[in-house]
Amino acid sequence: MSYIVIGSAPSPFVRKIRMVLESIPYEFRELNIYDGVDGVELNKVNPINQIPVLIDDEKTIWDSRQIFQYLNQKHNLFSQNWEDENLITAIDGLMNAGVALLLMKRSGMNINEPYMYVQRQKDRIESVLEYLSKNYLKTEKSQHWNFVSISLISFIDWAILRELENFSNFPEFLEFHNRFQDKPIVKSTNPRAI
Ligand SMILES: N[C@@H](CCC(=O)N[C@@H](CS)C(=O)NCC(=O)O)C(=O)O
Repeated sequence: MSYIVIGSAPSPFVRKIRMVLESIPYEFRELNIYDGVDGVELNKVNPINQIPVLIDDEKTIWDSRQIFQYLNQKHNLFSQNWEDENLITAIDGLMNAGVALLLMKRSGMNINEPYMYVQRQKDRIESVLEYLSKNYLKTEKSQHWNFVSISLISFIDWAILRELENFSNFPEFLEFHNRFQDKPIVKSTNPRAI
């Protein structure tokens, strides 16, 4: 039986997993997490009510990081050291801060107001982009296709789609993205192309 991935096409956390599953069959069950009916269905498989969720027969795994570890153990996809783990944590930090800002905007809150919570998210995004620019994009590591590059590509497309960041102060992120944008799995999962 093949895997089931529960998620949505625009979600950067879900897209990471779909790119990891490039050569592995899976069924993609799309839902709208903010729709009442789909939300109830999601809650049946994940009490945290977040996507992605991976189902493998009787096992259900929550959280993109855990799902990646699970798939990597089974399929030996990419090797990772502790530096890679930190980079993935940093990129997840970008996504979490971005999701928080987006949810605030969708709740009708003005994210240009000087709320401390908002500023913390914006500062985190700025700080991580600067960190990645120096410590990842300027290094040979950023040439490779692995879970770090997959995660960053997911964030870049999603941040542009949601108008959270246009990378005008960080053109190196777009150069990095250009390096991988013609890969079939990057094209077929790009939420900006849907
Ligand atoms: N730590 C989780 C975060 C997943 C996450 O935040 N997913 C978003 C969609 S992009 C979500 O489900 N948001 C709904 C909510 O938090 O209410 C992961 O890595 O899977």
